[in-house]
Amino acid sequence: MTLRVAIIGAGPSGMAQMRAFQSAAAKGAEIPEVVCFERQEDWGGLWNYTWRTGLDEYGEPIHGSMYRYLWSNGPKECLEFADYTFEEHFGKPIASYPPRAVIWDYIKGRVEKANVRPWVRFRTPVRRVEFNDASQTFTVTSHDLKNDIIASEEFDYVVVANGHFSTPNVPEFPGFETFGGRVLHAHDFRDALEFKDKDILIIGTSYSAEDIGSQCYKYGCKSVTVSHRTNPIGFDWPDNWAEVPLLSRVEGNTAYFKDGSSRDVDAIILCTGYQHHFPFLTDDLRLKTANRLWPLGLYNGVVWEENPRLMYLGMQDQFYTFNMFDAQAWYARDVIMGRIPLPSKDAMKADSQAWRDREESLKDDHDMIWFQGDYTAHLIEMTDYPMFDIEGVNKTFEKWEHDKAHDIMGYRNKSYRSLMTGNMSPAHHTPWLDELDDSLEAYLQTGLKSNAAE
Ligand code: FAD
Ligand code: NA7
Repeated sequence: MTLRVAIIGAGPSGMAQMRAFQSAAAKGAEIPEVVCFERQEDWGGLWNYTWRTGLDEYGEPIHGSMYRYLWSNGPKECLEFADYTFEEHFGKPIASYPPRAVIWDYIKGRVEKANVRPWVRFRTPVRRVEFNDASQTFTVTSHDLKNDIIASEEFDYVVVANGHFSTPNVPEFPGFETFGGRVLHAHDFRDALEFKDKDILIIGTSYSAEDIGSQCYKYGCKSVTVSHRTNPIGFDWPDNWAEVPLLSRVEGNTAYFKDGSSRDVDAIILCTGYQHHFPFLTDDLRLKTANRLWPLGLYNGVVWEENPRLMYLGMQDQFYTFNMFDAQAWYARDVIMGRIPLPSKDAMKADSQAWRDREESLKDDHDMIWFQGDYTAHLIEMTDYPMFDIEGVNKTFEKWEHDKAHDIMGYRNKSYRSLMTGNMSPAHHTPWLDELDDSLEAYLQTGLKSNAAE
């Protein structure tokens, strides 16, 4: 009997899983029946932008955490698929830091070519996954929102690919309930123009803090104050930026910080990260972890050790993204198809612990990049996913970090060489700080744009 595989989520990870199965089929293998459940109207996960926040028209939580004017925060050369290059998709080399719409177009291009869209049930969130010991199958209950039908069916394997940058971590600080301005989490941030001419306070020091602050600066906010719990970011920020210790309380519109200093602010944006959130999984199947490079419980970062018929994709904190999801998806496919045998539970746990021990010894971003590169290479070595120059990607990440530290508002003007084609990417026609239009059309046009020349 044909195996049945459920994939939860049609973001980059779920799309990678579909492409992995389709690629095996294209090489003549008999593949399982694949059903991908997707809560949104379209695929692409976070890259599928929505203006909505809160709940959608069906009362579902909004998945999207991406905002208008979001440009890739790392070089596209580090996330490029090994089996489908940017150059193949766009028919020419393009610059290194594309805006969201360009990335979305690219990731859709590969799965459109693979013709796997019929495998996806859009607008169908998974509500519950339970494992039945007797039948060794999962009962997956999903809600077809358009027809308003809740139904259950059996699957032999489940691949959890619902992402982990969607359910916000929202701390509270004294005085929020009487603050005179808006308090929001990065998950609900959409349009930087809302904060034009405003004094904004950002809590947190990671990617969201740095990029949302930069967006607001670019689109004309009056000042940016970034409050840290552990360490300041430490870049050479523009003059209207300040880095301050952790917020201790708010009174009216005045924010007070741990060192006793204070500032008047119009809005507070909590860039305080996200939670791994799996409300549809029973406790025995549920990964519980913080955002880190090696969550425990997943053999090879993918297989749920307590029940190896369950897989998780993309649950790690991420330097590597799309090509790491590919490495995971190809590996998951080959485990499911019986091409890769699994060792005993104890051996899986011991192997994971060894990775975790190494993760705990990492000192800085350099170590973390090479760690995730080694992990990605380790997976690819076990499958027929095309091996690529991982060392080259690691070094490109290092250049990116250097370029950011050197010029935080200018790093997106840099270009890097594709590790897949060997071609150097061209410089973009307009510096990032001057380019207010984030559309695909504006990005792909050649020659200097008129608004940059003004
Ligand atoms: P997601 O993209 O989150 O997709 C998960 C999918 O699962 C969604 O489509 C969702 O609707 C669906 N889903 C969720 N729950 C259910 C359910 N119960 N039933 C059915 N479907 C469900 N990465 C980069 O490489 N470069 C960047 O520049 C970059 N910028 C980022 C900026 C922001 C603001 C954020 C939040 C993340 C960014 N990332 C970036 C990282 C991002 O995590 C990955 O690029 C990628 O989107 C992860 O893919 P995923 O498929 O694992 O998860
Ligand atoms: P991250 O990378 O998980 O970072 C979360 C940040 O929030 C980090 O600086 C934390 O500080 C800070 N944080 C968390 N809780 C608190 C509280 N209670 N008080 C103060 N500060 C806090 O999330 P991001 O949203 O930046 O990035 C996630 C993804 O989105 C990433 O992949 C990007 O590509 C886009 P800490 O250092 O722990 O003190």
